[in-house]
Amino acid sequence: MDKVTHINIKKPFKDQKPGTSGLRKSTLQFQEPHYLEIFVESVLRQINNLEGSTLIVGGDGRYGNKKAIKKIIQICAAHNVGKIIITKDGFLSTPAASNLIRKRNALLGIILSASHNPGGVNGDFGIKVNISNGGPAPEKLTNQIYRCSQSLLEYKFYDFPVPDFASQGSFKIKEMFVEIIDGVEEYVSLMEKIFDLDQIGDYLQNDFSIIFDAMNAVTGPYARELFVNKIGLSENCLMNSTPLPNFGNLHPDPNLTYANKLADLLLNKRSFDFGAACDGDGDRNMILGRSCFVNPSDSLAVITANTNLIPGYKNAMTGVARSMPTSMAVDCVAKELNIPCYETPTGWKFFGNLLDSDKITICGEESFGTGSNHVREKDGLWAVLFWLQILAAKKCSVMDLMNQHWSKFGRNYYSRHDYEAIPSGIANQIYENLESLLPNLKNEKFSNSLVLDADNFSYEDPIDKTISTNQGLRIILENNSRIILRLSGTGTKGSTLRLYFEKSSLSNGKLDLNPQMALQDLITSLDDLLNISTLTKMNRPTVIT
Ligand code: VG1
Ligand code: CO
Repeated sequence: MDKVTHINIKKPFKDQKPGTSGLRKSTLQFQEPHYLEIFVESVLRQINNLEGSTLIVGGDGRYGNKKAIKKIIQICAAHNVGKIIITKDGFLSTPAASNLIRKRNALLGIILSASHNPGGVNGDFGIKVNISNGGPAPEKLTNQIYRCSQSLLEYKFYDFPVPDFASQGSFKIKEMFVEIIDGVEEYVSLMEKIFDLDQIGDYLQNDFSIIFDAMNAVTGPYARELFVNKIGLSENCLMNSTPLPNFGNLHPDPNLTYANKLADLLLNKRSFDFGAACDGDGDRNMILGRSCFVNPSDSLAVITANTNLIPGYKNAMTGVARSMPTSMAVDCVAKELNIPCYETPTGWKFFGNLLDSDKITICGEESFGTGSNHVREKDGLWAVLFWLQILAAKKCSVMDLMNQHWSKFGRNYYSRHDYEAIPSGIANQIYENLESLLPNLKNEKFSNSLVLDADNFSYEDPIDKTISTNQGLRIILENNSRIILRLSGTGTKGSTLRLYFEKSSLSNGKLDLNPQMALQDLITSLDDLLNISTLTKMNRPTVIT
């Protein structure tokens, strides 16, 4: 007989601390009995007015996605949730989930994704928790969830075989309705409201060739609906467009290292005018032109400078925000537009209050994330359409657009160096070394300048006044250059050290320097200070952006 079943476990899980973007662990860890269930129970226990409410549940299709959705349905039924909206086969990109939460007045969203981390049995799995504004849970809530999970020894679920969800429809379990919808439709109709797809189509059908790489992850079906069915391009504009549980063994992180086939097509073979890729859950984007890589910080600046070309944003800009390590290229645009520019810690959750209170319209991060007030997550395909609309309106190439932008606003040379999955002891040692050196750096010479400030970034939310500390070590130089060091909060193996280098607003005719050359003195000076290459025994970072 179907019934609410209570499960007791012997030892609590102590390691369910959500990182920069949800709880992220190896797939094997998530397969451990009760691991996922205890985390979901911890989430539901923190939510007021859960009974009778609507939840959105979906994921990026990675290994374990469907099984997790079924478990969540059973747990929610036992908690008397009113309705769960899921999608065909459980595919739902993170930005599409954010949109659904908003459109369907859901109280909560549970997104099954480890984002840009590899999937499959030997990869990673994750859970993102989003609140009723459609955005990631703020720190206060994630801390409560973590605290609960640390001592939780029981959960309940409704013991009922959950039917498959391969097609649209609905079923009832206990008193709870489960509606199965097409996850693509509502997202695409939002894009049609923001962009003029006909204008984009006219440009793309006339000698402007594009290629989109879905990296065998969730954006394939969305991109097909947009580019093939709506805009009318041939299927050849898509690569890796069928979502696979292990992403075809690709690492679905759209950067020059992991999306190297696409990069080669654009940068070496010069086969297309425009190329783009999205990550596992569809919230990140990489933009490329023929022989031209667009740094994500520059992408944010270009998007901000061109909102007037997009129907959804004409004369609607209130302000802009960037995460602290993101380059200050967008600050130059904000100054010109005479709008405020906010600097937040890393992670999309910090944009939520600014968006909700209409202080900003556009926001972004250096980690291939750009977005706006249309949802409360970064949005990969939105950024791709935004770029295509600018190019269609200006009828120019990506490289022309970048050159025009730099000659108007100046160029911020910028690069991020990632040392991935290094021993945690080494990463902590490097971090602590710099942290202890910070007080002595001020007014000292560093590279070719003097240190103006050296600190550990902290942030007070302008709306709810929450203070977040330890958000990254910064060295700010008198000539406006910046060096930042952080430890990643999304990796699952060892530690990942991120170094960020920036030289601000060079407009003295040196616009076409290679960023690694332009930043070489900062890179060398930091290595001299911290011995990173010696300590990591690596002569170059794993990923350079
Ligand atoms: C990284 C990025 C950060 C981004 C986060 C989540 O975090 O640096 O900017 O918000 O991933 O992105 P970290 O702590 O590893 O640097 V995603 O696509 O996972 O939602
Ligand atoms: Co992502």
